[in-house]
Amino acid sequence: MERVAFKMKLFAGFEQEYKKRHAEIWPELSALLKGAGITNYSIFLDEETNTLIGVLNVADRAKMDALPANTIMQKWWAYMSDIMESNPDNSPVSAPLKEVFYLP
Ligand code: RM4
Repeated sequence: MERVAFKMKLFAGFEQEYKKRHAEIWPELSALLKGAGITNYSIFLDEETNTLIGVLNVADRAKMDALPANTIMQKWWAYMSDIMESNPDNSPVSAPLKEVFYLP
């Protein structure tokens, strides 16, 4: 199992909307992420910079890396693209974070 962390950027003023959309996450998207071996997925918000920090466990890196090609994932990204920094293909602008400490 691999632990993965990454950052994304929320547009200012959209915290409540971001929380609401994730509270109502599409069941098919949860199933897709779980099916890709993702567990313990949290997203934290740094309110000072509107940086979103995603932290998750992944059982199979190849399955997770295949998610961008999935239609449900693409639809979700299109749905989210009005409230977060996104690339031209609607995927969130995302940068990996390096683990520097872990206490199991
Ligand atoms: C985020 C972003 C991520 C996705 C989560 C569920 O807003 O779109 O890529 O993994 O939602």
